[in-house]
Amino acid sequence: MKNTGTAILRNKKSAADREGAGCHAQVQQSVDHLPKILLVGTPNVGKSVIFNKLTGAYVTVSNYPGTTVEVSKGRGRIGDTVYGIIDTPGMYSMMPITEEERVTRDLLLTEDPDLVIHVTDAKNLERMLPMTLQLCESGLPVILVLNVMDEAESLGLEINVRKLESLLGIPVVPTVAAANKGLDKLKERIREYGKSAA
Ligand SMILES: Nc1nc2c(ncn2[C@@H]2O[C@H](COP(=O)(O)OP(=O)(O)OP(=O)(O)O)[C@@H](O)[C@H]2O)c(=O)[nH]1
Ligand SMILES: [Mg+2]
Repeated sequence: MKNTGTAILRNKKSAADREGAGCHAQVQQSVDHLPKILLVGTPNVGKSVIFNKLTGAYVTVSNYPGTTVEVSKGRGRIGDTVYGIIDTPGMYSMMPITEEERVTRDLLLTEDPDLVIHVTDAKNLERMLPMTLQLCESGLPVILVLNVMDEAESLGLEINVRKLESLLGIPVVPTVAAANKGLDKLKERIREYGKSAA
């Protein structure tokens, strides 16, 4: 993807610096009109690693309006489609307690995502599945990612992915995001989802 100026460069400055940068509205716009993917899940499960793999270099980070919570947005081409991809703050439940959780709940409600990727830590899958169900019950189109499969496997855990898919009725993708494993499969499932929604 070609860089069209300063608007969609990865921005590592502090939030305060960025607010003064003047390119913010442009970045926002460049993501807003695109089909949208939201990455959600509890803290520390690999959402941002997956976000970085899906978006590459064209990312902006900004405070969610009225909060000090940072939200990253970027563009990513998957198949023939360029998506706007949003990395949300960690959330334990759709019933928010912390400011971070409120921001993620608001993003889910207001961004009208074309796809929600629920990223989980495969070691703690049982604790994380209730949120998958909450997301599905909210009528959101969900793909479940079982990340950190390397650690799950070294603990001797075996997950029957096909059975989980048929029980939940949604795509389930095992990944080791930090080692770049399973990301191609995830992109393939995103492409299939896009086609079935068209
Ligand atoms: N072993 C292992 N570590 C991983 C994997 N994916 C991510 N990590 C590591 O897990 C840690 C957390 O990753 P992040 O991407 O920051 O997690 P996050 O879900 O964005 O966390 P919050 O933003 O705090 O909600 C990092 O140290 C990653 O390198 C994986 O598949 N296996
Ligand atoms: Mg993160």
